[in-house]
Amino acid sequence: MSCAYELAKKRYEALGIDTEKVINDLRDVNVAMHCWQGDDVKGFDNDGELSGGIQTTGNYPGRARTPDELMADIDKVLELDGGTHKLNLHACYAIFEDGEFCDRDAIEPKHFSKWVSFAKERGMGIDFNPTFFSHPKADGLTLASPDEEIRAFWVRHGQACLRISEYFANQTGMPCVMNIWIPDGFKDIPADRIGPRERFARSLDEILSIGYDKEKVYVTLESKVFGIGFESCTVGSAEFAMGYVLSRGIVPLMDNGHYHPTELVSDKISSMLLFSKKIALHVTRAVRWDSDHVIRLDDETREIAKEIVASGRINDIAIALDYFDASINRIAAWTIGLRNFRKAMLIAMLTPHADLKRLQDEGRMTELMLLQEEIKSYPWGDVWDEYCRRCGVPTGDELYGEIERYEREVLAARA
Ligand code: RNT
Ligand code: ZN
Repeated sequence: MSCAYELAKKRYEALGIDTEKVINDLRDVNVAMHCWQGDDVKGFDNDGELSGGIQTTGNYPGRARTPDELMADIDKVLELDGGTHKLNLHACYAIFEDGEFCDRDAIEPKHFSKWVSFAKERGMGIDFNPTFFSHPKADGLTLASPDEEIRAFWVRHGQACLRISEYFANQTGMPCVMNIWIPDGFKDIPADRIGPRERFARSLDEILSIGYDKEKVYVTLESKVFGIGFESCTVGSAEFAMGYVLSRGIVPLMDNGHYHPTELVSDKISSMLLFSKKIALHVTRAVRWDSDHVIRLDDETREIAKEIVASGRINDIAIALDYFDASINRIAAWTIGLRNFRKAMLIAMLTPHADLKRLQDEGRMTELMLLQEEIKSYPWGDVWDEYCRRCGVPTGDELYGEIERYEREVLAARA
């Protein structure tokens, strides 16, 4: 134990906080690590462009091009971020063997068996996402399509993914969060808004109608305010998603890039927790739009973490990260975002929430502000370094060396 940590431990003790317990609790925070930061959301089942109104920018060398490369990169990131992780996969990451190919509506558990072995060997659970984009049939609307053939195709895709999600849960022994997000929307003012939304609701009902084990698979629905090329209307808006999840008893998923820039997900968490047994999050960083920048240790990330911890409902909240930066070393992007989210959780766990709440309830707002601000300069960084040492991952000053070596030894060979 470093003497910096010893001093920090004493400072926090005076606030009534046990840093030893916090270190253990932080290690148990299960963060779903999105596989798509490693390859710019390309996946393995198509050679086309990324579609759906989302975008990666940059062409930093070293993108993972094969399942083996992506798995190696995930392993590297796991060496750099201490704590518990789940693997978050998209359906387009199906692995086909020996020239086999099947379309999205026909994928089966066997196309993910390599991912299952990978996750099991590392003691990770798996979360899953049907992929309703980057596909010839996702040119226009998908689950909201007026073309029955196209709509039925995507319903079958959702159903196939539900079966695969159950397979993941059975294989890993851990529940699988299956998140539905569709890009459906309109660039310009639509004539009919209710029709597409009615079809989307019907499609979701049809997907869920095949039946699944609700103890093993948590189906979530992710809302969105707009996407590139879908500026005027998004079928799966916040109101649509809230109405649907609450009426059908599935789980809401809030991505903090999916709201108007002055709206904050940190303020929405508590409301959703009151009416939903579970909620799910995509933590990201939106710069001027849903840009999916790497998570920084900024105010909103810290506030989201604070709300998770202060709610006392952390076990009811499925935490996933969702960002993709192709302009810098992807391993670094992945790792920095993961570590920043975990740092935010650490800071939240090192906060005397009960004392702060008492000040609020007693109307002592001056003292509340003062204490909230004072806590910001408490020595959480020394606790973080100790946490990294105990997890066997690099501290901040060792991190770049590790990343640089991997770039030289592994990524550089990917010409
Ligand atoms: C898109 C959504 C969605 C995707 C992933 C790849 O706006 O945020 O979560 O980022 O499914
Ligand atoms: Zn998202």
